[in-house]
Amino acid sequence: MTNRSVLESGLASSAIPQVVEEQLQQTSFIDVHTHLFMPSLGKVGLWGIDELITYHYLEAELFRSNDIQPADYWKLPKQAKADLIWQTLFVENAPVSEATRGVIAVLHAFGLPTGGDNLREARDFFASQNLENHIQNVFRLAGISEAVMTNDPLDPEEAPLWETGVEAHPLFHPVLRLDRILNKWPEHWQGLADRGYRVDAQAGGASVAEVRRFLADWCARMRPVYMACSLPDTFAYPEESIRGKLLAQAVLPSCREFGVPLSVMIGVRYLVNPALKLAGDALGKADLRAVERLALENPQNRFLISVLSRENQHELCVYARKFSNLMPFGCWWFLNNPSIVEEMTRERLEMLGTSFIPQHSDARVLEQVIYKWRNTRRTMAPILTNMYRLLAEDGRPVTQADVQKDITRLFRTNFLRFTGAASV
Ligand code: RAT
Ligand code: ZN
Repeated sequence: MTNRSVLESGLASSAIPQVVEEQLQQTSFIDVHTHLFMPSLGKVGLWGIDELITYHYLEAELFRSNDIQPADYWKLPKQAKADLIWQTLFVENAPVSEATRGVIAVLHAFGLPTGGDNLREARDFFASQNLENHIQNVFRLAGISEAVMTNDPLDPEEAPLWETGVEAHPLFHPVLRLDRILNKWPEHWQGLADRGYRVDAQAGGASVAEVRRFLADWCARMRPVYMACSLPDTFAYPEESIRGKLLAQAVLPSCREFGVPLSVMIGVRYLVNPALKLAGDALGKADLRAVERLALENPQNRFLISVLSRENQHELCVYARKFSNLMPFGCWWFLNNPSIVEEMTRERLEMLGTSFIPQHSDARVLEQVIYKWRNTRRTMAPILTNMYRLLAEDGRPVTQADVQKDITRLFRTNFLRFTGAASV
């Protein structure tokens, strides 16, 4: 078949960009990892202009352009913090970084001024919103049908709400987050003991069985779509440690029992600058042999996986080719910049076809999903266009149905199939 007749029986090469663009716009994505919360979890859900501007990504940037010391910054009330960041990063400097540009995109989406010298109008606008309607409007503007939360069963604010019974919300899926149990057992075992679980500081005796009972109780209470943990760059598996023991003997068997994947997010160097608090973490290259062993030794478990170091991305693709119980997802945190997203996504498509989840938002503030998903669509469009052009040139006509199916698979079905979650 000649090149010409190939293109005639599928989309013309010149039509591919528009079809890709349209399908990206028309498909509602599932946001598979956020730090957003359904309204019944009350003030653990952040939204509005002051939260947007005091996002920890922007706090880290503040200290590069303003001489204020972190200790003095933390003493300020929320609005004064936001005013300082606005003045420094948006008025005195052009907001060109990814995180600052995101705030601009959100303001613009709501028709609010993007270049003003104060935040008055934006504050009035957000204060006048009804939260439930606002969530629906934000999800519509972001092009997402639902968001996956991060729910910590040992969070002192959040846990009591679950324990007394919270109203589920069709737009939010729960996730059982295990960082305190797996990474900070010495500080948190007492929290389990206080709730009647027979655990001890060394995770000895009945601890493993009791952690399983704890996880079973929380699975019943929360119905999580997966369990999750962030892990340091030094993460090893198997490992002679409390984390290694609880992971192998409690968490992985519980995931199997309840049929949920475990999300492992590897590569954080926690609090390299403690003065910056939430903004104080960095990253390190991990040894992904730990992932190899996890996947190999636990074939009945499924792992959603994101690694924080750019240098680990290629290896992760190779491991995903070896183990179908690994589902790479997202361009996490410091990777979520168009240049790196582009590189990673091309690499993943080349090595894994459409069998991965390209992105999650990691939004901590509701309205961030607007800019984060807008950026994802903008970065994806030329990547997919190029991919289909190559395919057509190599002899396989590409149809609109192909494009629709692939985008749906990448941004919805891979997640739903892998987790077994029911979509709205
Ligand atoms: O991206 C972030 O906001 C980080 O601070 C972390 O929350 C990370 O995404 C995580 O889930 O641990
Ligand atoms: Zn996160």
